Amino acid sequence: MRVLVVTFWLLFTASNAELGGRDNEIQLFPKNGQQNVNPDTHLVLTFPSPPTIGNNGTIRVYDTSNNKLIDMLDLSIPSSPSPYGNGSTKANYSDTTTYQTNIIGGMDFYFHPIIVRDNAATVYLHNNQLDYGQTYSVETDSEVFKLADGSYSTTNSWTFSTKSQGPSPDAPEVIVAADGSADFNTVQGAIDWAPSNPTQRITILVKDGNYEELVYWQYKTNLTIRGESRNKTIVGYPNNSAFNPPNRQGPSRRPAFSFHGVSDVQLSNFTINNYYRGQAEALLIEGVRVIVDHMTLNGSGDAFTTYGTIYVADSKLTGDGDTILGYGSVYWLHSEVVSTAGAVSWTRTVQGIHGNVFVNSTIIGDQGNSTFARLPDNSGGVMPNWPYAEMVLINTKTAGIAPVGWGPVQGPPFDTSHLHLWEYNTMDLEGNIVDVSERLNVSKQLRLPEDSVTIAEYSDLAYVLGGWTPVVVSS
Ligand SMILES: *[C@@H]1O[C@H](CO)[C@@H](O)[C@H](O)[C@H]1NC(C)=O
Ligand SMILES: *[C@@H]1O[C@H](CO)[C@@H](O)[C@H](O)[C@H]1NC(C)=O
Ligand SMILES: *[C@@H]1O[C@H](CO)[C@@H](O)[C@H](O)[C@H]1NC(C)=O
Ligand SMILES: *[C@@H]1O[C@H](CO)[C@@H](O)[C@H](O)[C@H]1NC(C)=O
Ligand SMILES: *[C@@H]1O[C@H](CO)[C@@H](O)[C@H](O)[C@H]1NC(C)=O
Ligand SMILES: *[C@@H]1O[C@H](CO)[C@@H](O)[C@H](O)[C@H]1NC(C)=O
Ligand SMILES: *[C@@H]1O[C@H](CO)[C@@H](O)[C@H](O)[C@H]1NC(C)=O
Ligand SMILES: *[C@@H]1O[C@H](CO)[C@@H](O)[C@H](O)[C@H]1NC(C)=O
Ligand SMILES: *[C@@H]1O[C@H](CO)[C@@H](O)[C@H](O)[C@H]1NC(C)=O
Ligand SMILES: *[C@@H]1O[C@H](CO)[C@@H](O)[C@H](O)[C@H]1NC(C)=O
Ligand SMILES: CC(=O)N[C@H]1CO[C@H](CO)[C@@H](O)[C@@H]1O
Repeated sequence: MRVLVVTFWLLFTASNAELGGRDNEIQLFPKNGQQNVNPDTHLVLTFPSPPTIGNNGTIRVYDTSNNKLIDMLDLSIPSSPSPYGNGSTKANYSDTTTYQTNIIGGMDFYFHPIIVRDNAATVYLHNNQLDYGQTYSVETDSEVFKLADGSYSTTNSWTFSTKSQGPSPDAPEVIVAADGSADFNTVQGAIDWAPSNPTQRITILVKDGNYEELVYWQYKTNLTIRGESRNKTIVGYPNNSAFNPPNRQGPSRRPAFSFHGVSDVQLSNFTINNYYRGQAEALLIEGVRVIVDHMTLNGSGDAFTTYGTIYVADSKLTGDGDTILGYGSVYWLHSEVVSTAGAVSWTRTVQGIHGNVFVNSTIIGDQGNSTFARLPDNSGGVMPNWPYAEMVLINTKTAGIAPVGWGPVQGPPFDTSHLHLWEYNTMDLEGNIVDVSERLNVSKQLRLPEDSVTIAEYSDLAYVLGGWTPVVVSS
């Protein structure tokens, strides 16, 4: 394939005629012959009409210097046991031939090899297969993309070359831009680059754009991921517990965006979406000293799952049914949670830690029938419940919450005496005190002056967060 670009175009046109295809109307990203491409690029084909993806044929990427096959996507393999996230929940991630698997941040996931949105088909090569300083050619079989008029399309003459090298390993800041104009095209590409133990804080600045990708990483510290603007920097993925089912080995794979074993991480000023419903976190955090600042999170069941110590400021979370699955010590300030169905949280803090504390925040439930937290028996009495579960609301504005406020909470013999389902000064959205006369008997209203110490403690970041006073890094 060592032919000049001009010749490729001739071949390209010839293949159109041969196949009766519409290739000349297809926009390619990266462009044919493009130089200085980042190796984490996706391949985007924009057609004159929405394409249908075949269940046969392959997409192949070759190194043009030796015609070596670098990556292949075989469309005869279904993406997952439940490609639409609505069926079987059996997984075997070490079997790489029955479903589409991809290693993301060191973990094996099922993934969508192609996602079609409107007229654009984004092809997701397996992560980290392309390298710097190479020229690649892309070939697609005619079964892969079919257009509305029944025509097929191939690209047998598409080449591009990657940058000679990536950012310096000690760069304090790198930039992600979906259009390929910066250091990385994908958020995951920049995270993979980020050193695990930098001596200074690393900032990943993500330009406005739509980043449809599954993001996962482990064991990084001192890292900020900052969007250019909160509503227009959008990272998301269609994922849930059917698409990426639970597995005996490894972590929960169902979130759109998740990380484990981290410390001193800050997420600022962007949106994270999970486009599937069901058990489908937008965000799962397992780490210490994690800041979520000016973020918008939109998921479904367990839309935000927390472990560790987390400060959530000036952010908004939308979900349905246990919108928060709360194992962590989390302090929410000036933030809003909207739960469009079911309980706002399943609070699972253990003895010795605090958490799920809301200060000057807003909680909105569905149609008058939501509760702040529930603690039902989850296992027919087999597994212990969470007798030290804590959710404390201070100056919370509310709407759509049932008069009972809390529950259901498991009854006797479950010992509810250590629960902290506490409220102080709960208001409606206009700031009027709400009627709490029908609140669940195991919950409690904090009052002044007798509870002033408790109210002050739970307003204190360090008290809630195990001694940590978070400082939001502002640039
Ligand atoms: C799949 O594609 C191969 C090669 O292009 C072809 O031989 C085969 O008949 C196709 N199978 C189906 C079921 O379309
Ligand atoms: C899942 O959704 C797909 C696409 O909408 C549909 O064809 C399929 O029948 C559904 N499967 C189940 C088990 O509901
Ligand atoms: C999972 O797949 C691997 C590789 O194909 C296989 O060796 C293993 O037996 C499978 N495990 C189960 C539980 O089916
Ligand atoms: C993180 O970076 C800051 C400033 O760049 C530095 O002072 C601090 O020591 C680093 N923290 C860790 C845990 O490496
Ligand atoms: C955050 O996003 C807003 C727009 O939503 C933008 O005006 C602002 O500059 C961003 N802030 C930072 C610190 O990046
Ligand atoms: C961001 O979107 C929300 C609602 O989706 C809207 O209320 C807000 O004004 C938007 N912010 C900006 C800076 O456009
Ligand atoms: C959240 O995501 C779902 C699914 O993509 C969408 O239907 C819904 O409108 C989104 N909600 C908000 C508040 O953005
Ligand atoms: C919460 O709001 C109250 C009333 O406006 C204010 O006195 C208090 O300082 C605020 N708390 C925090 C932690 O910002
Ligand atoms: C609230 O939801 C529960 C469970 O779906 C239902 O049993 C109950 O009747 C509902 N209550 C109101 C007031 O709508
Ligand atoms: C709360 O009420 C339930 C029945 O509604 C009862 O079983 C339980 O013992 C009560 N708990 C407390 C602490 O009063
Ligand atoms: C189990 C489940 O809720 N599956 C949903 C996954 O997401 C798809 C697409 O949004 C829905 O159709 C399924 O019902």
